[in-house]
Amino acid sequence: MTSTTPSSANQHTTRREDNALLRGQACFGQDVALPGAWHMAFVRSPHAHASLLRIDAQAAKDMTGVVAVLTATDLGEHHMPQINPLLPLLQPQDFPLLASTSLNYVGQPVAVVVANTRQTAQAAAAQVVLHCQALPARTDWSDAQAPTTHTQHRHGQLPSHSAHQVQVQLVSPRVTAMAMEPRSCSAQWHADTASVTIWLGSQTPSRARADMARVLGLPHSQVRLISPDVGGAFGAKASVSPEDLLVALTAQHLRATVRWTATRSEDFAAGMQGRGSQLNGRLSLDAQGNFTGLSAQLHFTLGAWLPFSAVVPLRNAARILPGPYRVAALDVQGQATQAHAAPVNIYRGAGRPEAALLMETLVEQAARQAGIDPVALRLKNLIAATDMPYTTPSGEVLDSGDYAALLRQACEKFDYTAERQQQAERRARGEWVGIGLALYVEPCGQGFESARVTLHGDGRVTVASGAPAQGQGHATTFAQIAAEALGCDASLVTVLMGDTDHCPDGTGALASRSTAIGGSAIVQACRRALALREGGATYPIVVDERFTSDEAWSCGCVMARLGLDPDTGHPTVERLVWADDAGHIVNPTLAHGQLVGGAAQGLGQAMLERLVYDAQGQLITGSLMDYAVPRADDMPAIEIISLHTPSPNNLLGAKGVGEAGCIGVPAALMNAARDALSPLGECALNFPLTSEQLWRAMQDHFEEDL
Ligand code: SMO
Repeated sequence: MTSTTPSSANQHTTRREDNALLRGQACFGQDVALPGAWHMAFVRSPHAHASLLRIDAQAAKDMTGVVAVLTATDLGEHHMPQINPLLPLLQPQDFPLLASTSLNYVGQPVAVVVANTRQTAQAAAAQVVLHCQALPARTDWSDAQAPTTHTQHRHGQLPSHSAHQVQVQLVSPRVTAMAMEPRSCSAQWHADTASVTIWLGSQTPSRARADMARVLGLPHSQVRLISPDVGGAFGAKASVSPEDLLVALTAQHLRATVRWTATRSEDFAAGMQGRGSQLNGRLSLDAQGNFTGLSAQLHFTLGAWLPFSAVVPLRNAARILPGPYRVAALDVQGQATQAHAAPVNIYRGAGRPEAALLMETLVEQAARQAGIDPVALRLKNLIAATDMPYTTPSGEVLDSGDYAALLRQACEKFDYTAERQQQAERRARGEWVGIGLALYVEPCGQGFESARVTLHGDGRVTVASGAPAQGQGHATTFAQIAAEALGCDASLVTVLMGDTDHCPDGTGALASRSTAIGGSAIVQACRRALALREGGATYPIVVDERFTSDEAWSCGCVMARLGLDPDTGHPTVERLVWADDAGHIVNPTLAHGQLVGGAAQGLGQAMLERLVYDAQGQLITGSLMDYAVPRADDMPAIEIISLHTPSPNNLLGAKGVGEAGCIGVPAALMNAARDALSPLGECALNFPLTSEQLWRAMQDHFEEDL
């Protein structure tokens, strides 16, 4: 649990969390003090697909310091929890926590080793011999494979004749969330009460507790789940993994305290990955440039097992298309299949980046083909602010927003006309430079979040939320929200999060929903507490509230200028201008930090990051030697302007802000790269936009010239 009251008077430049975080006084997974705890390591599958014939653990068991080596035979048959049924599952899902007969991805847990130190546990795990018969691995999808899930949206009749029609095929490679802190879980068995305390870095402590309780065969009341300080989550810590559940099972089995923290390599190989899709689209325009039809086929490749939110990216990508644009007719087909690979779950954006990438690439390509300026083409087709709330052809209700204003203000900040002029001059000098735009919408979750507000007799206030933080600064924001609602100073407010013993059951921190929905729950609870106080209630006044809401939709517009080195293809993001509308902003400094952080991860996906499996299903980008994340000198200055169209759907008028950078920035960079190469015609490009890929595109052109 994190419990924070401000310790510094300087609240405007630091968050109340920062004093502990910056002084090394935070409590991350490995900092949880558990004297006498044993350490766990996992024996993992070396094969992407194999039959498991026999496990030889004797050498490991004989090692000094080893407490136990446990297999599925020892721990019993346990399966992963059922997933969020947002889309229909066409394939049965019954995935074991520990493999017993079948291995289905490299890194799949096969046995648990418990020892007196982490090093001994890891060394002993390496001594366990798995006798396997390798089978052919399926690393990507094929049309022959039966889908795990599917979705579709149809509206109107696609035109049979169009003045202009453009088509694109894009691949959005798998990436890893790369939290600074790898996954971590500890469990302490209380033999006297047959109960367990679990420390898990989690975005969703309430659901994690329910998942743990089910596997342990315990009532929820016997399971306390504490999410300590968490060094980044980004979706990858939104759903429990086999490893998390096995930590708790092992503690129960041994009636002991055990702890496990993943290595960086384990997070690469077996942590939850993100993205991984092929996006095909076709956009039709009439002679005036109106969008008359959009058809899209989306294919997501999921892993060997499905985390709770596995179908969310496909669902989001399909339902968000066509983004902020009016389209007369729509036909979106989506499906997901599974591969012999690590699990894929939501990752910052979760389908929103895919929708923006496909739509915005099509829009720019259409502008080039029709000979219309891409800004003018967008202005012609954007949904008008006066049409809000607007029901999209896929049936989503956009609550509010002024997309044309975003585009106009971004153009003004970017000085679009002058930038185009300079681009023409540079091109005339033989330079390669592109300007790319992207608009996006960002749905920010629906359903409930909880808050418990306690007014103490001495004026102090305690706020407990169901939405814990993993670095976003919720304690600062939530205290500010409560203080404003109660008319008191934020220094009087203590914020509790991430402890199922002290916080109400909640949904959790995901989908950019915590301020809009979780914050509104706090406002609602504060208002009722005030009313009770005015009615003469006795202290402490304790109020539990849930706030339930329809989805609020953020939106934004990104403009990027990208230069390419003519000799090496090396891309440089020269300028990034970004107009974002997240509705009412509670704390501008924190919102800004979220935008910049999201932009860094978006830039990583666009320019650098890619997980690669070989044909045998071995991850060949399993370390930071092979997988490139953005560094400080990869980041351009980001010029951000904010619009504030309040959402009518919650008490704060707030919308999401955490995922925006991952949504708009990659699409704008893709369009900038394609614009840079547009003198060569339409170039098929994919993420990451490496020097090699860009250089090859230029080379192919010159070879054709010879
Ligand atoms: S990808 Mo987020 O944690 O909904």
